[in-house]
Amino acid sequence: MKVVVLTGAGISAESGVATFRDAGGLWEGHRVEDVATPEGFEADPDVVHHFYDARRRGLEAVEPNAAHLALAALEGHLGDDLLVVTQNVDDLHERAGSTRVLHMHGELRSAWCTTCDERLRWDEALSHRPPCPRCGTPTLRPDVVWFGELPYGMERIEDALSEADQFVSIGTSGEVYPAAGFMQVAAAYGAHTLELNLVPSSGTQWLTEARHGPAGLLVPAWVAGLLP
Ligand code: BV8
Repeated sequence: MKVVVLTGAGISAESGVATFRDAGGLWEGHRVEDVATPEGFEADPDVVHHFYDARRRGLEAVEPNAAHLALAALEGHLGDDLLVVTQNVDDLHERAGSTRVLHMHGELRSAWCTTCDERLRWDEALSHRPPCPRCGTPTLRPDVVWFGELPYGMERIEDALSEADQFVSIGTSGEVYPAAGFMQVAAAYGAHTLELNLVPSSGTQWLTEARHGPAGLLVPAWVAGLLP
């Protein structure tokens, strides 16, 4: 059975990572266009670097929760038949033990040099403009996908959606494209589509089934129901 799981900020909420649109969410403190667009970075790189430096530092204070751990256990059973596509830039899936994870919106723990195009593991701040270890130019930016930029791995995602028997979206509001369109694509290919979310998302018309509640309860129960 081939399974594609799409995760959003809601799967990391119980770990203490702020979501975007919920009360006290990330976007509450900042205008999206100021901190998550190439234009915003061009206009004021300091504001953007501090926004991402704070989130990168915040990773030290959080741990994977039962939902992340359940998906890692599922990978143990399904192996290559499971792909976790995440909109999240945190590293909680990997810290839970998942290896088949595709960060379609990038990662906080990666920096991208806009001079030599090198992408490299990065755990420190960027606001002091450290030189790129490869070309020495101080042009490192957060390796995240901003609005108006092309998400990563779109071909691999489209291939996986076309072969999926099951598509499951976990902890996402379904507001941001192209991720918000994946459920419809999977449904069009005949997949069973399931939503595990605190509240109904905006893509419900393409759903076969929906279960609402905290991911930390819903995901382990769903995985337990799948395994022999
Ligand atoms: C692009 C990285 C061209 C940075 C992010 C079509 C129609 C309309 C607009 C567009 C369109 N196509 C493109 C656009 C424009 C735009 C877009 O979608 N705009 C929206 C706002 C209308 N999209 C883009 O610009 C994308 N690029 O289109 O390029 C292209 C594309 C394809 C092919 C060719 C060309 C790039 C978008 C990526 C932007 N970068 N993140 C960073 O993280 O700082 S987006 C960011 O916001 C996240 O990654 C995520 O994607 C999104 C937040 O959504 P969620 O993760 O769902 O979080 P949210 O808070 O909204 O919801 C949380 C949910 O969890 C809630 O439902 C809540 O109830 C639930 N929940 C809470 N607690 C729990 C829980 N559930 C369970 N348990 C709990 N405990």
